[in-house]
Amino acid sequence: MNAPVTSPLTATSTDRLDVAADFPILARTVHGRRLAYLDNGATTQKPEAVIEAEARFYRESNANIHRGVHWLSQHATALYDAARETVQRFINAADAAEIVFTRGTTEAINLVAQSWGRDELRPGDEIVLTTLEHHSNIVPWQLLCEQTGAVLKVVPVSERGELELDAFDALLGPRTQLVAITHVSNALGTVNPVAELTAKAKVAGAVVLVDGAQAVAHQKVDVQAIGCDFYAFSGHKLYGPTGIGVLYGRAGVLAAMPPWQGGGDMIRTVSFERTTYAEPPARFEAGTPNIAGAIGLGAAIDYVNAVGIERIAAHEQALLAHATAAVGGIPGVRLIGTAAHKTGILSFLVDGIHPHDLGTILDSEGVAIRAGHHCAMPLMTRLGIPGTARASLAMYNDEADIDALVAAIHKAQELFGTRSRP
Ligand code: C6P
Repeated sequence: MNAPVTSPLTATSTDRLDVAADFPILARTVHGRRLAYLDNGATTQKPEAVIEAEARFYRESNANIHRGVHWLSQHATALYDAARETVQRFINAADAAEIVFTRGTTEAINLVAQSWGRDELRPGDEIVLTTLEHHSNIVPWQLLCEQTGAVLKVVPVSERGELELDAFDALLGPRTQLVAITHVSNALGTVNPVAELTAKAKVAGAVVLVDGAQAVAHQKVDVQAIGCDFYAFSGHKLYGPTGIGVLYGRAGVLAAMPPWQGGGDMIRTVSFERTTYAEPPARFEAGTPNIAGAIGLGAAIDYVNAVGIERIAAHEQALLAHATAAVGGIPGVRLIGTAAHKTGILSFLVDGIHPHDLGTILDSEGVAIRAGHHCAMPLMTRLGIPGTARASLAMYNDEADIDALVAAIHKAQELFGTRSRP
């Protein structure tokens, strides 16, 4: 038996957002079928407003930033700076200078590991991670441990995919320098109590980084309320372009960090004898940044704000409840990850069908999901499985997408001869 479902099946009809028409790609067919795009954890589709904002920048405003005395360069700089302020307001950072543009979550975490970490850590210092982490929030710390002699400590998770909070408390100690935790598990959808965990880490004197890659598009994020020092996310999972992301860093922490990469725009003065560096965020944005990407991300946030993040969250919660009941109720299906607090991620296994085979059959029915370890191999090892099939929701998904998913799972069971008839 799967975990009981708490929300009524009909909840989705009242929370329908009707935004699909804003996303041109959703009108296309795949293998002659209506596209049911349920791989939003990997990347979200883009509304016309974002596509148009990037195109308009190249058509009307393109120039390099911070360099030109000419009007177009100053105009492009103003657009880039405005995007930074849009991000600042979206996550309630205290100051726009706390927003560093990066290529994505991965680069943001590597920046912290190499800039903050190499200076701060000594042999025997401890970095606390959790079993839920994506490889992007594991491997940069392993590299840092090799460089500094620091060691990793890992918070275990329960069978349902929830952190063992007592173990977290026990792992914190005088040697804990950093706690790096995901806000939402990409593989299971578990929402971690990041404010509570941050408060405890602060008592232990640790710096806290939160990986928000799977959170920002699905619930209100307020970095000051969380109290973390760093918060990382990717634009492309927030209806924005690929190749742009954000590192939020608390002003006092960023100010004390050395540069990570050297080049144009991150300096104050350069001579062969001595170079001095710009203040954050410029100190961490060496070279020409992804200007169009930042503007596209700003447009994505404007779009999300216009729909309303609370409405998006409510819609996705209702659809998750519907999907959990519909998919979890299929004989032979086992749900993986049944935490009390989840976002719209449904991981599951179907008896007798490898997730990759399932993913291929679903694709032939126009249903796009992800299959595999989801870049969370230690979590899969903990759960004793090689991977899962994962359907991940976004604001434009509806019951028709879940119906298509259920029908395609039935089809796969028929093909494999594993479908049990009522
Ligand atoms: N997860 C998924 O299908 P980048 O690649 O830098 O945009 O994001 C990396 C990343 C970091 N943390 C979490 C929690 C993530 O989910 C991801 C990306 C995708 O789940 C691709 S593996």
